[in-house]
Amino acid sequence: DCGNGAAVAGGGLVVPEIKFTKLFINGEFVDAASGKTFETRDPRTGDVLAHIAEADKADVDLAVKAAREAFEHGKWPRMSGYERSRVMNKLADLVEEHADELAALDGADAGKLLTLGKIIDMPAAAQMLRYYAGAADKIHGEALRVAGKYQGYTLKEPIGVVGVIIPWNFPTMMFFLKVSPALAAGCTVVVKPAEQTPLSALYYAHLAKLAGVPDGVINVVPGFGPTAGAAISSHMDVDSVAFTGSAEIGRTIMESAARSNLKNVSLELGGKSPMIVFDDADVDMAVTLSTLAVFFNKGEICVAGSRVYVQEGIYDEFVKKAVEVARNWKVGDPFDATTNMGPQVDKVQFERVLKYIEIGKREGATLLTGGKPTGDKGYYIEPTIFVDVKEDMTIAQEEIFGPVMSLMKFKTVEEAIERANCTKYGLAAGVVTKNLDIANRVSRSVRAGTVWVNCYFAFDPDAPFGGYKMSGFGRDQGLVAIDKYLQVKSVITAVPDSPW
Ligand code: TXE
Repeated sequence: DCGNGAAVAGGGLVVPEIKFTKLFINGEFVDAASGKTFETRDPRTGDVLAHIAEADKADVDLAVKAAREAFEHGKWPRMSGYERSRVMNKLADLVEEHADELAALDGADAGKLLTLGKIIDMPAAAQMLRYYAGAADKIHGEALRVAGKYQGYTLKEPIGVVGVIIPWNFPTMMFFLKVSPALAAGCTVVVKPAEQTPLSALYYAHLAKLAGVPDGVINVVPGFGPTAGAAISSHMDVDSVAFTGSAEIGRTIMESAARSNLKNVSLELGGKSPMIVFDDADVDMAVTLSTLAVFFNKGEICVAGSRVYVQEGIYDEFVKKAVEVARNWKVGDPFDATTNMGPQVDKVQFERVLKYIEIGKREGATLLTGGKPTGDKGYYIEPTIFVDVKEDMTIAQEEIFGPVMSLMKFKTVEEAIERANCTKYGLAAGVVTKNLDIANRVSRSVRAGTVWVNCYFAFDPDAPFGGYKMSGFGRDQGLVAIDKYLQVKSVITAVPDSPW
């Protein structure tokens, strides 16, 4: 039993109790206007977990109306930053208090490891909230130096109603990455969680109400992309959209933002991040980092280090050890504390990953280990390693979003840099070396929003996160992320009797 009303289903699977299945609009859980629902499934079995109210345009309209009303006339944008921070800190406490239950929801909905949910995702969500709560009373403009008989200053004002469209791989972190700075800025939000993983977002709506977030400030409208998502990105009364997802849909969102009211857009898209390992590295440490970089969260992470470049001197040893790690990587029920990797999120992703593995083989890469589904049901895939991968192969160019490593050999630093930059993406990169000059040179040369040196996945709320190139634009995390949710107004006042 994982506590909090979880039940053990047939086959020994722990299934959490699901309390919230309706849309959350203007502080209330409501049915969809159409009365429709959709199924969210458990990737461990493919079975239905819950029927969720399905938002469409009519519901998004109601949610935006509530968010607009709360923005124009409600107290949230008019509260002091300090008052907002107190509510946000309360919400952070509630997230921590319910961490076990929430980790179980994400575990069953997304196939994420329960243990990591408890010790990483939930504490990180609370930390994110507290980080931006700490910033809420420090948002201020500047005094301007205006020539002539004038004086000027800038005011930072909340941008207004923010549409948040997020994916399924980190249901909790995605929610708070966007919602925390938006709340600190004094905005109101309409959040569309991914159709695969709506459960925890609805729970957060409930917790936000308990914490004292006023009605209409946070609205949650689960539904599908082309309906609920598109209704947000094309809405005439949404001021800004914060999106994380595929590059393809990022483009669609920009288009509909442009065609509607030219709303502000920020996009955090896919990646094909290189992990570059130099000869002087401690091979065991490099193997640990590199396998984690691509197998963590079943490879369903935008910064997955899916292209691993290893310098020729240690290549053979590295390959041998990486294959060993992959073979020992335990795939299974994410609620079992000894599991390293759960199932892919759904049938679509499962088939997509297997399709890429087939393409890899067809295009001439050598499959060293893995490459097949595993388990008698559910969407489990073996940790997979390819060698003899060339830059122009599909598996070296496209985001697979699964536990598939492409291992490549290189000779010189120049070559490593050139090949690392050889994709349309630029989200992250890893460098493993003891040589400071090489580390610095690579850090400056790789066109990516985050570079990890002798580490990987070292996230911090204070470290801005986002993409170069087709990995998108705008930053989550860091104080700079608050700017996405603010307008800057210049106020210039005539000073006719100025003595200077
Ligand atoms: O993403 P989508 P999918 C990549 C990854 C993955 C692939 C496809 O490679 O295999 O994308 O995943 C909403 N208007 N990433 O199909 O479709 C959708 O409902 C408005 C990388 O799940 O981009 C969901 O809420 N919204 C990534 C969100 O967009 C629309 C994380 C993301 O879904 C929409 C996820 C539309 N027309 C996938 N269509 C990352 N950067 O971490 C869909 N959506």
